[in-house]
Amino acid sequence: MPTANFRPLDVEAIRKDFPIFASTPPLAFLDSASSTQTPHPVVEAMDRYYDTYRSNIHRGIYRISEEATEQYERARQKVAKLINAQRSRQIIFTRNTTESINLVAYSWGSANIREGDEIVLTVLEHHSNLVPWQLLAQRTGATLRFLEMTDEGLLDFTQLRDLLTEKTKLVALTHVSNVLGTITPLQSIIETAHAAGAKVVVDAAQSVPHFRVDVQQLDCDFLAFSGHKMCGPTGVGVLYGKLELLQEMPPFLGGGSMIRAVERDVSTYADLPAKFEAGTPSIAEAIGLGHAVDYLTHAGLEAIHVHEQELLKYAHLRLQDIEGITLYGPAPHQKAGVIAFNIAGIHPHDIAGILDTQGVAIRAGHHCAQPLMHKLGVIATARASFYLYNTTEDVERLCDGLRKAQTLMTRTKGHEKPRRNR
Ligand code: 7TS
Repeated sequence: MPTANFRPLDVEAIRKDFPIFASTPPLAFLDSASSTQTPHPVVEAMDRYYDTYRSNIHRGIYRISEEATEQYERARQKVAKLINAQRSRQIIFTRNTTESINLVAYSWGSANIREGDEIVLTVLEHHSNLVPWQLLAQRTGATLRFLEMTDEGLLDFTQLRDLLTEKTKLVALTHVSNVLGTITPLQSIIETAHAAGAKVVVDAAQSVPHFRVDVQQLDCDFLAFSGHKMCGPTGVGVLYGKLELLQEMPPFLGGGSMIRAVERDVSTYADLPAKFEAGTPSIAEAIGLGHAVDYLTHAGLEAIHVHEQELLKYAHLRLQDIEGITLYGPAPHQKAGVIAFNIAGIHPHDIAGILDTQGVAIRAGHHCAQPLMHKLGVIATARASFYLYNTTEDVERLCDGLRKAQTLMTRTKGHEKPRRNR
């Protein structure tokens, strides 16, 4: 149910902010779950930094460096406000979701996880929220346990209480699956995990860009996401953490900017957030991310979510008409704007390749979620994903392209060489 001051998206106006859609015929970009397009105001903000006040931050006693510092810190405040963090020093700028999760695994993990402890993950996880925990488990002798999913692609919440024991120190899970679009019932999982004495890390790479996420309401301990999946530039990501946890954690990377005082043999460390931002950060990118937050906030995260839900329902209906198609994941109302599918007799890479010739960009492969692929019993799928700039016409072009792929592949059957899986 939309809130009182709800304003639907003006998709036509939004598309004008993205120069990439100016070509004819326009690109049907259906791969925003990988990385989104960038609106002009974000590029402009970064250009302004490079053209008028480019300098390093937190050190220069001259005007342009002070300006750069102010803009960088303003971006941190915007990100804090976006996810309703209490204080902006709870926002650590990293390179991406992957680095944010690795930071927690190395810093919090090394200080808190011991042999015999258990870390609970889910079968939906992107490799970014799996491999860092495997490495931690190998370093410490901890064990990984997994929450499975139902045949509908929903997490099997009934198993959770059995999985959580006094040995469980951490639950790390995605908010939205990048393959199935499944929205996980975070609030109840976090409450249950906390009741069992475990901390919770949320991989919000596919949620923060698409709907309102409130870290205080969720009460998660850590939350990670990437700028490039939310209309921001590549090279900047975010780690949010509870203040007392971040304060207790040892540094992740050592070097300049993260110290208070350095002796030959020992150092003391800077306060948050500098303690976790060693070296010169991605200054232009953080400033760009701040402007991406402005852009999304101005469009309205609620409106973005409603728009994606409409596209998702429309796409489900239209795709179901395609012969031999298998759609993976739960019903549209239980998921975000991602649709994974396969078409009988056509490799997903061939589907993506043929769609590309029609100006339609989708992703094909294992989507960095191989355990989930194994669970689904496939090696790969095709995947279309939506964002604020997509239209029903993009969905039509996807469906037309898929029918073309079927015709082409039926014609070439019998002439093809066996292909390797990429
Ligand atoms: N977690 C989830 C849920 C993701 O979808 C991704 C990237 C990551 C973590 C890693 O993000 P990064 O910015 O650190 O790379 N997902 C995808 C995808 O679905 N296709 O390409 C990248």
